[in-house]
Amino acid sequence: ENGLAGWLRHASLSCSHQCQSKLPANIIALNATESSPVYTAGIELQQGLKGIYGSHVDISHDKCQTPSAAVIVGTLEQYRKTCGSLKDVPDLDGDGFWIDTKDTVVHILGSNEKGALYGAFEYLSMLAQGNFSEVAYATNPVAPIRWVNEWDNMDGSIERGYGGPSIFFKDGAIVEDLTRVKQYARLLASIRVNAVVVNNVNANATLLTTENLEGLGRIADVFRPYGVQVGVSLNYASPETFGGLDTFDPLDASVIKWWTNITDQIYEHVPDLAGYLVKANSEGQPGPLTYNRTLAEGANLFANALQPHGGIVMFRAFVYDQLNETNWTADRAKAAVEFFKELDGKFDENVVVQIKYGPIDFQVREPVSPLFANLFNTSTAIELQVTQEYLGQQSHLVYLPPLWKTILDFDLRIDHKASLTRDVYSGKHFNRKLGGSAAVVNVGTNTTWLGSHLAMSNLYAYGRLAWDPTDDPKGMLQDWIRLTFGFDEKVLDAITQMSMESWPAYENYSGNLGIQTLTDILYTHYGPNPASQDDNGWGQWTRADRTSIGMDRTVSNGTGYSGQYPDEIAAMYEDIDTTPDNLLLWFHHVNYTHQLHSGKTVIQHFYDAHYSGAETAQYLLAQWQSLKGKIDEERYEHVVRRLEYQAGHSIIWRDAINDFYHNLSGIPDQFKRVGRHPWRIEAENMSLDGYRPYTVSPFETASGSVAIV
Ligand code: BDP
Repeated sequence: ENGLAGWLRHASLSCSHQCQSKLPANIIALNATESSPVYTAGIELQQGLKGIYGSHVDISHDKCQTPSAAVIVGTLEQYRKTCGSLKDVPDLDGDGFWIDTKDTVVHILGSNEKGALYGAFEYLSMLAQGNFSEVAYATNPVAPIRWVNEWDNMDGSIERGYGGPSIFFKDGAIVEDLTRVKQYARLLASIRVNAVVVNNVNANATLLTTENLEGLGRIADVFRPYGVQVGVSLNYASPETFGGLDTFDPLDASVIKWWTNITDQIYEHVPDLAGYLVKANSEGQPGPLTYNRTLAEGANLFANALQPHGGIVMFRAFVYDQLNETNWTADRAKAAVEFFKELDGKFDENVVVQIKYGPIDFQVREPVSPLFANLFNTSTAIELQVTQEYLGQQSHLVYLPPLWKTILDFDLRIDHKASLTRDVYSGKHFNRKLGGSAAVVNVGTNTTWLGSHLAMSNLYAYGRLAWDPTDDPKGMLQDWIRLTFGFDEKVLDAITQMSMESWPAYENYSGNLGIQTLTDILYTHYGPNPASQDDNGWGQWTRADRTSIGMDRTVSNGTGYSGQYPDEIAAMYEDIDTTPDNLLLWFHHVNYTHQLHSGKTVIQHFYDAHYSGAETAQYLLAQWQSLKGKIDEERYEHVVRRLEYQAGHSIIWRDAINDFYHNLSGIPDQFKRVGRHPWRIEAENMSLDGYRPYTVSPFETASGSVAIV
């Protein structure tokens, strides 16, 4: 149990008589072409049934037999052609499917091949959870775009990757052995993800060499049988830096020709390429603004090249230039709307603007990006991050769906009407065909994929939410637990409780009340460094001084950000009394003694939350330890090590943040804990051969300012 199979373990049920009777005698997969998802579905069913029941079941392809018990998988069309008509199948759309287990013959029928494969995984997921109930239902995706973005570099490193080096690239080329890519394809298909962008948004044009395009073709060949299309990130300056032109101006004829050519070449190697992902004029990346062209003109360049091939451009809205911290009306949170609002309607039909869930950058809590409420004639997708860049980087357990839900379920009140974020990006609200989700995932060669066994619940749930954003975080989690660790009630209860408590705990011991995560901003995005939040050129500021804290983003007094929301929401955030406590410091600059709705002062809330969060982190470890003997040794020990670390690091967090603001404000903790550092072993009180104490900076990261080296 090294984690490689993820939630697709299809572990033996050690089946009783009753469950054996549910074993189909035959698998009929209605496509004999080996690269087809329906063929794959047959193989997956065979392997899954073997794992679950311990029995071999034959597969046939060419005829529609219905012996006493069989499972038939195919598209509706294939079924009608081979087996005749079928009653009672509701309309299917997108990659939807119908599953009916009520008969002796189990029917799994997709609106297309992908849908059929998804249905096969759904059936196996039921069985693997010991669920033999008789069901008949159809399910359709909420949106066509259900992508993952890998941030893999050509040299094999991964930007913000915490699960080892790349499964795709090494030393500037595509790896020879794509076994891990195939295993990843299975995982993605089983959660209905339909495209993967394989290289970093900070893209390297050397992906476009002939040799690498061939390699890309090999990657696509591996993903294709699983219904997962490949996409690539592009570097905007490629015509100049890689193509030898003297410009990359998107309106220049030679540049247009260059991209058209390259696009045609890519499609020769990957005829079903999903499209491009583009990070332009963002964080030092080149883009159309260099030539005074608009971002829409910049995006449409690719849209035109892709259009004949049916590809789409995911154009990222992560563009900002508010880097000067002395100007108090500068606000990076406003950037996306400022850059993109006026371009609404100017993007070609096959362009989708990909928007991070919040206006800054994957923080522990953010309000929804107001850009979703400012684009009426532009297709959009939401960008989530399974990679826990600011959220403990897979060394801390943080189950993310409860955080994502605060965004997906938020009602933006566009035109004073119900307009949930999830209905906006899916295309439903504005009646747009394209839309959906992308998640930064960053799996690596580590057998745990993400660096931690428990982090995989986030990837699993991402796929489920991309299909149906109304899915319940706890329900999805429990499916994942049963598939990953079996059905022991104690295991189920403990991991459920740990996971559901994990995001609130992390928020408690990192950044509270909407102040951002308070990690090191300068580079690592890891560990406490509140001082870096007001001394950086990244536009992530807390505006903390001796008496007060928070970014005033009101229209009346601050940066004006709150005015970017539709009226009702703008009014709510403009007014300190109607701003929820958990976003108070996002929108308002207040004294540390300001009283929250809860009755506490801001500073006392900080102190208390940090104690409470760190305490929960100790409890996460204890809960896991109560499962010893109920979980295989290998995964048990791996998780213990992570949780022990988290328990310790949460105390560092607690004391660092509390000491920092205690020092800054001079306001004592009502309960006199701050400064005393309970539960810590002080380095300066220990003696250990070969180590010596040294004074740390920033002071708050070690109690007594002393650590050992
Ligand atoms: C930031 C990451 C950086 C990414 C950037 C992006 O720190 O590594 O390149 O986002 O999303 O969160 O483009």
